[in-house]
Amino acid sequence: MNIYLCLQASLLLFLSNTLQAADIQLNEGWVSAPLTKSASTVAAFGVIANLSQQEVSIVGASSDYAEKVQFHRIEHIEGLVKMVLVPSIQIPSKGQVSLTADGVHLMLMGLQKMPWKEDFISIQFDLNNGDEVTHHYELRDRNQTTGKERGDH
Ligand SMILES: [Cu+2]
Repeated sequence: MNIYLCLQASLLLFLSNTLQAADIQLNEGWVSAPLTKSASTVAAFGVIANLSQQEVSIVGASSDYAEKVQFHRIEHIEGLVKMVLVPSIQIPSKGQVSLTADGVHLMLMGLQKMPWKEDFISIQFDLNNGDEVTHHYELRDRNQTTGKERGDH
């Protein structure tokens, strides 16, 4: 078997094994700039699309650079802005969920040596069907974010 055929065969195998995970895609994800260099928490935003025929829930997340990654939702209650912990993020079939500064977003807590000089970090997600998917979030530490996108809570 020549190398091309061999690559093709292993690619097919790869695709069939990870069909579900490949159906959950990130469209432009980024980690907001920290307020200070010593910030221990930052928020991450983006749009996660579900290309599959079934609703999928993200039930957990992790990163090499944070002690934990949580899902938060901003709620406006009697004029106060509150952060509410969300157990999972549901994405409808053929739909998408936006992670935004005034809605549901990711929170990287207990940052550990965030590589701010790099362009991207990966965040792993656990899906309710048992699959895992890894997405790459751009690190925006170069005054690219506006004030309202900063996550300082
Ligand atoms: Cu938050």
